[in-house]
Amino acid sequence: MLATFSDVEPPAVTRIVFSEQDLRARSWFKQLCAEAGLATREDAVGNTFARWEGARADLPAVATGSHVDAIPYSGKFDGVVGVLGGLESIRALQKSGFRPARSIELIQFTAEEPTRFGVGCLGSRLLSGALTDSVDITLRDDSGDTLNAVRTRAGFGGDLAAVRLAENAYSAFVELHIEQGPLLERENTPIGVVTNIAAPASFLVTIEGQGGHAGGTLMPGRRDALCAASELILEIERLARSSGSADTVATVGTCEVYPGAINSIPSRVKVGVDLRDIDGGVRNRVLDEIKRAAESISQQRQVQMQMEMLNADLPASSSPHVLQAIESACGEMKIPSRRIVSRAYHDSLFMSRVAPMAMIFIPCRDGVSHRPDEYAAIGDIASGVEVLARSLAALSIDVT
Ligand code: HGY
Ligand code: MN
Ligand code: MN
Repeated sequence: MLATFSDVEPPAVTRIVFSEQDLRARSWFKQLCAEAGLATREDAVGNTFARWEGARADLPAVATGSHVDAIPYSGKFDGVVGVLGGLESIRALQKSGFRPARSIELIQFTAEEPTRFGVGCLGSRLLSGALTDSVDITLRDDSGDTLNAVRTRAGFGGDLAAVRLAENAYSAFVELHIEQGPLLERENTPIGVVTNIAAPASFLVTIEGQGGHAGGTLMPGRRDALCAASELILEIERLARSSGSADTVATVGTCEVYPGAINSIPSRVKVGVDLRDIDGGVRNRVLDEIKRAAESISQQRQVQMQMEMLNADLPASSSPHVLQAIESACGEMKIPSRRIVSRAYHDSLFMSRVAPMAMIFIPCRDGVSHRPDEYAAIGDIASGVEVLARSLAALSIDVT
């Protein structure tokens, strides 16, 4: 059902934050939470909280959650498994007659994907204090609208500074998510227990050369911005491949060419780069190498290159007692699991700054994600939901 809230034809899904489809998906989700008897609220950036009050509501709650926004032409399962799976785990616990001591809170985070505002995990960054309310006017979408204008238009007014969570809001945070990689399926292991989340960095490089007539401008002396960008893109790929770490990944996912006419030499090009490694030090070393490469290419080709960092985040490690709760749940269910690192980032990366965190992965077919053929088998989703339910139950009883 959630996949029907999309701006493109199935099987692809596009659901950009604060779009009409995103708002429809949000109200459908809130309706389901209300039907499950959960008290729901939304904060000024649209993070949605659905709470199952526990006997010890005075204590910090146990939280779970993920996101429902989807990048263009992606799939049905990224994020959704953690939001609907989180709701299903609560409903299963309710049906079983379980009563939590600590309250259990399900969170649907706003804008986990960077598509609209250029930075991922916007909702969880604001919750954890990794971003301040200054972004209300500094972040703009492609139409030039500020975050403030867009969120207000979407019905989320109020003071962005109030989004930040109070100290000790949660005693634990657990996120259920598809692996977005091939390991679990390849090893036929139904559950991944995530120990670390990679350190993501993203940045824009604007290359200014000299435009001109494609026919009348001879090759010597050209300062073609797209040729310079192409050299940089291949150098970024080479530096990532040769970093000495199998965990280094670099992607140039966007490229804008100006003026963008077939018979006009590109005078300006803007590329978007995503660079990650589980080890923040390795990632930063490759980032410095990319900066040096940009410097030398711009000298050789007599172009200007200007780099704008969008984010350069630290990696996150999971908390031992939350890992323990997940592995005990797998033990009770006699279901095989293995420890795994997450190369994708998630809202857990920022929730780890405000609560002990860990993630539960389930396999996805061929490791594919961020594509219309992204798929998770219902049996794997059910196993992930049960592991989550048991983990939340155990963590909500722990009132030490
Ligand atoms: O890009 C990521 O790692 C996440 O899927 N947004
Ligand atoms: Mn994603
Ligand atoms: Mn995701």
